[in-house]
Amino acid sequence: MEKKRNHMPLFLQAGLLFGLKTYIVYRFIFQIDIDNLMQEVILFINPFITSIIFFGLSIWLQTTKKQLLFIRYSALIGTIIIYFNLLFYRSFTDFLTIPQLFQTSNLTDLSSSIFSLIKPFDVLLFVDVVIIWYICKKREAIVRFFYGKRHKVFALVISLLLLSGNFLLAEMERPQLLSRAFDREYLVKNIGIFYYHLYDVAMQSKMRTQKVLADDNDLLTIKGYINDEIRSKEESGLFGIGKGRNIIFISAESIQSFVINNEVHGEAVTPFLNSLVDDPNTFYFENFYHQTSQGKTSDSEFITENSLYPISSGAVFFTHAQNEYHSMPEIMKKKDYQSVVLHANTNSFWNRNQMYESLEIEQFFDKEFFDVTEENEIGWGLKDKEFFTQSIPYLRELEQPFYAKMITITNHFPFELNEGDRSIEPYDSNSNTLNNYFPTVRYTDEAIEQFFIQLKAAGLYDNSMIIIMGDHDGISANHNKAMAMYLNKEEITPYDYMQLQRVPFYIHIPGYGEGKKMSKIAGQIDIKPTLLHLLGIETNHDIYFGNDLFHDDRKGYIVQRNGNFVSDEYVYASEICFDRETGEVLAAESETTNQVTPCSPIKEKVEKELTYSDQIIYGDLFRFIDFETE
Ligand code: GP9
Ligand code: MN
Repeated sequence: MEKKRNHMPLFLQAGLLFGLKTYIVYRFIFQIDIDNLMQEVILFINPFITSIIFFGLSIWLQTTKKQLLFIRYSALIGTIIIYFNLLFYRSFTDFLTIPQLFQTSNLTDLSSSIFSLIKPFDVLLFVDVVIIWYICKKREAIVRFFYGKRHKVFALVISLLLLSGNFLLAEMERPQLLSRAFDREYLVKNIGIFYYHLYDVAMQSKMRTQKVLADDNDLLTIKGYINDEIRSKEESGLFGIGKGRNIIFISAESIQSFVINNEVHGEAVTPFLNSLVDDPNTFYFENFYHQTSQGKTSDSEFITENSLYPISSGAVFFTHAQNEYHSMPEIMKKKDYQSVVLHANTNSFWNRNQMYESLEIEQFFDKEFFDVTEENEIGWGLKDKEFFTQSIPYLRELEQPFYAKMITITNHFPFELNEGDRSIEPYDSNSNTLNNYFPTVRYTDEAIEQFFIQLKAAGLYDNSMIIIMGDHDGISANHNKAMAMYLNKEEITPYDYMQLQRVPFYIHIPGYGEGKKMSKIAGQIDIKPTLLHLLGIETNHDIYFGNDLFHDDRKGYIVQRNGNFVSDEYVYASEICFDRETGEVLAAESETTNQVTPCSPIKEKVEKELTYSDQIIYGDLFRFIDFETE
């Protein structure tokens, strides 16, 4: 490979040095959570693979001089990139993104504090660069490198193999890592900081192109459609009954409706939520569907706050956090409501820190605000009971009226719970996921019950409306067999599966007294108009795809992101059209694709609605509207 002496190729030396440095930075300087051995392995191999591949590119350059220049400057620039991320991380516990670079507020924050972020030992970060420069200099004088075609092809094949190996492991560790893009820390942990930046650049350019091509003409059609097909013509009878009350919105992780008024080993799964169903101060919606896609909790938040659909691949919280929105918090703000979120997870998860700014959520009480210890956390973090307890002081300090969203976490896959926190025994089936689901659901049920008591003690109960919503399903189709056993069915058909997408939704209005069970179909898309109307805020010029749930004049169907839907009369799932009442198949898959079936008219509307919502998001169309003057 080299003409004079048999040195280890320089790109390999540089790659090993730079890789080692990067690993040390990932492992010991960024506080990246490592949950298992696989993550540890990926975190270790990725820096070496990345830097050897990158420095290896030098062999394609013709002269030794150019090769050495490439290696030197790559080491320097690579280190600067890591260092900028490190400074940013010290300030925000997050990694840089392209939009952030252009977000002046972030950078002003950073530049004012930059000196406090620089630490003396940071110079150590450049040690490998100095060594690499030194070796390059020394070698330049004595060695000539020449790489033949065979070497180049060999290097290319090895690089591609290593790269695929890394991505394969990452995909095994976190399925759909790239398409779901749920957290920058996960991306960096699995594919490394450099590929993360490349990925970010690619994503951002794709978004930008779609945005550039959009114009406000698209909006006319959309507005017309909403006025004709969706918006209820007059206010509901309950308009304004909650005027001035605080809204305390509990987003209950992974709770599905099938647990409500159901049992395991003869014991009620959710005694408290069951009691609320019959409570005279509560409206309980028994046919309420989640409408989330890959963005899971973040999608449920997106739909709730905007009454728009999430996107079909990836998380809109991640991909379109810089858009203009006309969110519920923004609208409430004009009526002097302060909007906050409480959730004991890192603020970058689901890109909440950025998206919340666009949604005009004024404060995010994230993990930093909670005292999380080894004893009080399980699974994904702070236990729900602790979370609610520690939230009360923050709620008390808020200026009223407020809208506070509380996001629980204990009932998250894989549904772990300590013995001591377990009030009911797991179910008994071939699915541990389903088995363990019941005790954690019960735990959250108890946490909510306790929270109601705490709210009363804090004097926050009487003047609030308390909303409880399951964010999305917790038991996926992988557990259909066990689920069929639990529900005493032979199998879970697409019809049953659709019905399993129901999540509980409660509107609890202390002192109201005329609550009842609501049976008409409803979904997360309806929350924004419903809550705003309860507060007495009209939405005549807003753009949204849901209806006030206290209105009879509604569009009459609930759409899922994949095009499935439930209407008053039909269920459309896996391209089969079912009778909603009986579950009978009205048109099989082969018929629904090319024939007119009872589901066709709604299917057409569903497709239109999803397209319009996508157009709004991809084209960032709300930037063309001044909702104030509409
Ligand atoms: C994480 C929480 C759970 O902060 O919202 O996320 P999920 O996996 O349910 O989307
Ligand atoms: Mn969730």
